[in-house]
Amino acid sequence: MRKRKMIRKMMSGLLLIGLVFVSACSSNATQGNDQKEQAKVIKAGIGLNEDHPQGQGLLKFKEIVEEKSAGKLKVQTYFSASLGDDLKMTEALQGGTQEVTIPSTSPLVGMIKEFGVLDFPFLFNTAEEADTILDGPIGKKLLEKLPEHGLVGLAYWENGFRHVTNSKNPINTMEDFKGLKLRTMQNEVHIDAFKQLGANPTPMAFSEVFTALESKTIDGQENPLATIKSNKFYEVQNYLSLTKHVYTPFVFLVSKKFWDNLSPEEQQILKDAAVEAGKYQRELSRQEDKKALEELKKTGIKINEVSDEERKKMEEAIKPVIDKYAKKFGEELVKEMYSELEKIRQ
Ligand code: KDG
Repeated sequence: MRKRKMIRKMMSGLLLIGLVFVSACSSNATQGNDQKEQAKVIKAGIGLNEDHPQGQGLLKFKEIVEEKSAGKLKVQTYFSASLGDDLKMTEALQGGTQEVTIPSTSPLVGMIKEFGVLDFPFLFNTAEEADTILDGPIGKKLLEKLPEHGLVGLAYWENGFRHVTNSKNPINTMEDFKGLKLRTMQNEVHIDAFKQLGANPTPMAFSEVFTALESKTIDGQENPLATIKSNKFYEVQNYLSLTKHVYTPFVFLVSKKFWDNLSPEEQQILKDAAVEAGKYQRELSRQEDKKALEELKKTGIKINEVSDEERKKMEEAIKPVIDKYAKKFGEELVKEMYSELEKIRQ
């Protein structure tokens, strides 16, 4: 009798040990799975549409990150200013409620004035010149100013050379800007430059532009051809004048709050992906710039070239604006910029 009791006790003891062991294994497994399942999510928002080179570049970034991190980093993409415009999304990064955005550098000048040197009209003659400057010491110097504002800059992508559309008259000469109510980005250099050309500039967030054109609150706006096509501005504008008056870069931003919690390996994956997808995006942007012009010709908007002679006159006219902001942004940096460009053009 006593022996049977002993065996039963031992059996239930063994059973208990077995149960504890099994549950421990399964919880580790689930913990393992949870850890595997709980990928780090990167909320990435942009202002332009998915079909725009900026959107296609973001999808390329997602593909590279998820592949290189074996799914441990997941990129959720948001297009067409669905998370807000450039400034709102940049503030969300600073607050840590969003992880990635790729704004134009122009709206950031209110936060980091030195970026304003990139907004000098007629600064770059070619996209390749812009690449050399942005991927060189000057571009790097500007990125190094971001962390103190809660942002990390990983690369420069391309928004492109901007041209003017409007509903009133073709722009052939500087005089044709007279009194035109033109929307600009929230950028003091652009505002003063268009004032200097005789226009009446109005700063406005990008997602408000189409409605403002349609309701004739403004007469016109200026953007690269890919954006004029992607956002269908030709539906609410009569004239497209190829002014090529300024080049705008995008800057690939990450929230510093998020970045600082990543491992060095994860940071490297994001850095490499932003640079690699950036190369892809720039190439796409240059192809789209040509394609968009051909497609815009079929939309009925009246397109005119602006002669180099007239562009030279415009460049001359805005020189006082450049001088004014060179003092504000730093004469040293501006001198370095123009001497770098001279070197490139030799
Ligand atoms: O995210 C990019 C866009 O929101 C914006 O920069 C487009 O060039 C632009 C503009 O005119 O605001």
